[in-house]
Amino acid sequence: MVKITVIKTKPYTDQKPGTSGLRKRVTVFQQNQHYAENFIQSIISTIDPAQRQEGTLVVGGDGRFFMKDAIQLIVQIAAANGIGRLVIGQNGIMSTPAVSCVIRKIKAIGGIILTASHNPGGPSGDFGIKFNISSGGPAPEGITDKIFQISKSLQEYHICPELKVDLSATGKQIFEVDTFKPFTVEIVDSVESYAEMLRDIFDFAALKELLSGPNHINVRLDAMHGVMGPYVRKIVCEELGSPANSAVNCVPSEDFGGHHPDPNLTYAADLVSAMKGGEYDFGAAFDGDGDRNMVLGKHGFFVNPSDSVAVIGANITSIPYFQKTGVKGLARSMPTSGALDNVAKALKMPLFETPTGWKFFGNLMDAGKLSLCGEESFGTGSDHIREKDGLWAVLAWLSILATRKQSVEDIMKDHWQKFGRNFFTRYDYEEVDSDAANKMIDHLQTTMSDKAFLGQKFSSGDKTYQVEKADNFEYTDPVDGSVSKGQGLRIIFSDGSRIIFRLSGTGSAGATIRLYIDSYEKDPQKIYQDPQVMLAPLVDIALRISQLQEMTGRIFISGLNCMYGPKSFGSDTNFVFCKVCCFSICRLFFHMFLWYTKKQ
Ligand code: VG1
Ligand code: CO
Repeated sequence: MVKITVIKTKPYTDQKPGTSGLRKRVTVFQQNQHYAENFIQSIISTIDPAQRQEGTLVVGGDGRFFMKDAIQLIVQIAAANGIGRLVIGQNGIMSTPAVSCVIRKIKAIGGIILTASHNPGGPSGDFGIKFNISSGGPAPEGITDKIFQISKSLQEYHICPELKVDLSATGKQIFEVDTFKPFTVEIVDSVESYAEMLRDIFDFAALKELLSGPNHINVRLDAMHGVMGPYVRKIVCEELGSPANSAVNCVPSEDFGGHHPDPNLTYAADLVSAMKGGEYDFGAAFDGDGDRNMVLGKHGFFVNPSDSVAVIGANITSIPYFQKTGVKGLARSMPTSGALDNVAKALKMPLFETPTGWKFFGNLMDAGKLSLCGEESFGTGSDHIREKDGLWAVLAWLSILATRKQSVEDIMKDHWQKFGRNFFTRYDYEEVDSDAANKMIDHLQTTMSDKAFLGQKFSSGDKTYQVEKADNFEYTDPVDGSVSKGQGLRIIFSDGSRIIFRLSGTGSAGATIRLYIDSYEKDPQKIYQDPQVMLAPLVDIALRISQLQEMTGRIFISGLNCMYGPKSFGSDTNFVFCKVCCFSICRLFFHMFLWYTKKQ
């Protein structure tokens, strides 16, 4: 009989879940007494005690440092709180989309995911804990608020300290726990259920032909030492017949081999250079927990994530799943470019614009209003589960390649010809002093709310933009009517171009300011231009209006701050990088000159 112990604790004030769970440095979890225990207890406390005994929670993570410790704590605290059963991925490994899939399949009451996604791992990296609900999706704000409230006043937690489970072998382990019904822990194969789901969504025979038939294409998939290794090997290599060496970095490691498991052009630089060689027709990388994806074409042609979801939308009949379910609607997060809107218009589909973070798509999907959605941050997915899904996105692209028999680049270019192109970029300013970041946002909001701001014209180079709308994005959920305020400052100009500022909700130190720029061009002469050049005037205007550099002390360097990496656009942007930098430096000298002449 396993005993339950009640441990006295003190509440923490900083356990507010962000865009996607609670993310902190590993040292925060390790060095603060009961830090992880408190948060796990706060999550479980939101589950109705009447549901617990018959209920199952799914548990899995991306393999990062501290994950196994956290899983043992979850086992001990779940047992002591009367949860009936846990289903855990073997060795703790389960990708975020696979957890969502398993929750839905076994009708669990929810799941706990141990990941800080694309943030670096290891003893000095980040750790994270996320709660998903019975739909398989991230807990909505109502529940994350509740978790936070509980955590702020938690005085004790319940735990079975002697209970230890073996995570390495699949099978059931049953424990007799004081006062409760027997507690079951089931260790399952991390890949099987997820693979079975994909077989139902895609035409595996066609994909097999594409990857290993007589006229097969060559692919290179980079799991970046994250959770995706076993999934890629099993599904793409073993099942679809791609050669074993087409999948790289496939052994999950606690510190992701010392790298950022972040699928962009900077951190997946090895993939980019392998693609440049021309040997591969299609390349992709995933983040630590397997929900993000980056798609590259031959010679490293970069597909912007905002475009990726639009291309999938425009070619959606290549995917058998949608032939069965039909396409109910499309959605993107607010900062994501409007490329998907153009597809929605052409297909006469409803288009929803939600705040950043996958949790906002769930209600629309549950209500049968949404089939396909995406975010600019390398997230793409559909209503097959309630999380974004990296490998799903890759198989979606491969399905399109199989149907259209064209290269990634040709598909993208055809798309721009047909729908026009949304030039889009995002700049990140990480670890900015929190006060300075908040002051900047306050200042910008004040500027924007001035009546004279509407209609005001801003020029840079030979471009002039007139403000048509300026607000702090607010979202009313069309299903449950809940309102989410303060989701990002938007300045929309009369030609539809947008400048967006928001503070990140996933950083673990200081504040991260994100600046997004979106500008639509339908002139076929202009659609192949370099986005950095096309967007430079809007960047300049954004920096001027926000006073970002002055208020945060950060100098804008295009290549350094661009989230997609310095060479984001298929073409060699080093030249542009220099042009934009030179521009900033010249301005600095000019101001120094003015200051000097004034002083004389
Ligand atoms: C970021 C992205 C957002 C994404 C979130 C979680 O959030 O911008 O689009 O949904 O990360 O992704 P924020 O608040 O830092 O901008 V994942 O793959 O890190 O779970
Ligand atoms: Co992720």
